[in-house]
Amino acid sequence: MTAHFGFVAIIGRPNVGKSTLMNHLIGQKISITSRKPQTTRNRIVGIDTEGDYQVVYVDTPGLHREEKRAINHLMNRAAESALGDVELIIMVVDPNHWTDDDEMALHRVKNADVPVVLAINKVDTIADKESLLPLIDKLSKIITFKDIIPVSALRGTNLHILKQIIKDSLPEGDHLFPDDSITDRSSRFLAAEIVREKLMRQMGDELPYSSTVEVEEFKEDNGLLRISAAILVERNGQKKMVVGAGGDRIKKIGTEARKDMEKLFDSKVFLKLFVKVKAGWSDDARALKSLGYND
Ligand code: GDP
Ligand code: K
Ligand code: MG
Repeated sequence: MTAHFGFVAIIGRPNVGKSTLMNHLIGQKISITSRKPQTTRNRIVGIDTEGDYQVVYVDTPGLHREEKRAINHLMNRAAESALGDVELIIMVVDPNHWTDDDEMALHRVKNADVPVVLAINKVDTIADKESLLPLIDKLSKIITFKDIIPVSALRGTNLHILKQIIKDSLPEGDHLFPDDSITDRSSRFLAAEIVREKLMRQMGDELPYSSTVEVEEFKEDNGLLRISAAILVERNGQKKMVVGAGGDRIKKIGTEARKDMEKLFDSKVFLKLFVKVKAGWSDDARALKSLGYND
């Protein structure tokens, strides 16, 4: 019985499926996902222990070019700092779209001096697997990948193969976290993230990504978790949209969030949601820091 331990970074441009992949690798929903780019704002750590092997996945905000706003700048820094001290990088791509942001992620990874596995995700959307070959060919000329695996993070296709490769990459070493932990993030943080996910999914493009969520109360009360959270938006009009006609929308967001929380915390949850207008916060790095986006 020898303990094995290591960090594995999941890298790629926004929306290729990094967070979905991490959640399925650890078998728990730790990192929120949505169709919107920039759903993941900070580095999220997911921990998976199987017998003697403990792997810590680092899910990153997607690397992207725009640094115009303070929030973008902070997200890029969070993504970069994941590249030190990892045993393996999983570079995730979506074979349906190749963009400048993929190109940038690829070159960042190339310079990292760590073995890279290419995970070609969303293969459930590809009818003709041979159509992947030109992409594989092109990328293999830039990086010598340790392995190239077509996967579907959503359906679980080939994830057992990926898991075995990850396991084999872990050197001997003591586990850094207790064997039953799934993340280094606080329950408060996870609760806020769950609300943010439902908000992003419910609002579609109506709400800019600058809205955020702050958990104001999180306490256990006789086998019940009492959580209250504020949704922070920039304008009054946005507040109206989040609340919806007759409070319909916020009710829906609350119901969906509560279900996920009950699964994650394995407890009954009483969730109270409200909306606050906080003008201009996304342009202000100091405001971000005070909200915990300080990576
Ligand atoms: P991230 O920004 O790279 O973390 O990407 P997300 O994990 O948030 O996923 C972005 C979108 O792609 C979401 O709508 C996911 O449901 C979807 N997605 C992720 N993996 C797959 C997959 O294997 N197949 C399909 N069809 N969609 C996927
Ligand atoms: K996303
Ligand atoms: Mg993500």
